[in-house]
Amino acid sequence: MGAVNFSKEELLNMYDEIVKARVIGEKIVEFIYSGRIAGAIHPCLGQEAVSAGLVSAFRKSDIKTYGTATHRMQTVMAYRLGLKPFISELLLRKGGINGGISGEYHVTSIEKTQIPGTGALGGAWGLIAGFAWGLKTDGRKREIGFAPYGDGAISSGATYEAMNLAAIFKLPMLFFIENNGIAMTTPVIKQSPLENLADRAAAFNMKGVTVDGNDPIAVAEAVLNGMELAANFEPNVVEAKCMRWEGHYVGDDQSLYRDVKFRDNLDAIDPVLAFQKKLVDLKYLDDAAIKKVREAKVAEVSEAFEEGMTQGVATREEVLDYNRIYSNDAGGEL
Ligand SMILES: Cc1ncc(C[n+]2csc(CCOP(=O)(O)OP(=O)(O)O)c2C)c(N)n1
Repeated sequence: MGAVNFSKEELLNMYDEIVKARVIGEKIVEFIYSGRIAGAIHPCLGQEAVSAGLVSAFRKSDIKTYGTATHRMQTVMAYRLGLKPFISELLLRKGGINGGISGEYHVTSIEKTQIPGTGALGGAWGLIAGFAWGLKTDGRKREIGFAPYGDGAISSGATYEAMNLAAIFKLPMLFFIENNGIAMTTPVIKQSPLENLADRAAAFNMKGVTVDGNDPIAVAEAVLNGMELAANFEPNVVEAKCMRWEGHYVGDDQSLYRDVKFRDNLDAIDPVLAFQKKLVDLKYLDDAAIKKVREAKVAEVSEAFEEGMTQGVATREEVLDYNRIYSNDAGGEL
């Protein structure tokens, strides 16, 4: 496939997504610091181009992409599940796609291609390898498994078993590494001797590419190429290098374990501003359009959060309803 052409409309959609990701990140921080919600939610601030690139690739391709999401890919889950059903689920409210009992980690809807992740990191790649194996056995065409993880999660040994199985059985599967340079408090250089984590693909005789995760076009292009290979039963790895701006979760004081000097000039590394400038240079955006998109996304995301907060939470009986938790209903049939 190689170089991918994106139309003006597609680039403007990509801009919508990157701004939406920024606003979702800001809302999560705002809601936690104001005490409106509790919990360790992991903000995507600084990593918006990764999600915008992924969503743009999924939207552009005819390949059906079943997958999980990392705990910073709220915008990808919102794309798959719908903004309101996803945000309500994140808020653990009844209007959520799983009635508010899954939360964002375990949110599931096979119909909408969302596979549940696992709270214990490492397992999901194996889970998706199994899923992709099922797709292949079923004779599905142009349907793949999408397996994303962070730089820390792939240090779990189970991920190598998944890569090996995918390579041996030629599974329709794309491994995606969202490398934000740090896992909780551990910098990536203390986890891996490799400069590029996608190089691990070589050990399994797979292709692996590393792209600038601050550039949504580069991410979308690499993912579209990777999806195409996967659909042709060539499992492969795409790595997007980005930067985590906040602590691990909202409220985590990262100055205790890393130099936060980079925060003095976030504009210099801001993926939203960089992409915005690109579109302004192309004359696809001007100040008025920038303002309009920002206002529209703030309104859309705020409405989803506010509406979610008006909904009740699941009752004790609903949460403990074993028939539901252990049912075969995963939100639609394959
Ligand atoms: C098996 C396991 N060990 C530890 C944790 C605790 N934990 C949650 S997120 C996280 C860091 C993950 O880092 P990374 O995969 O790089 O993703 P990031 O948070 O940087 O986006 C850890 C250690 C866990 N959930 N599962």
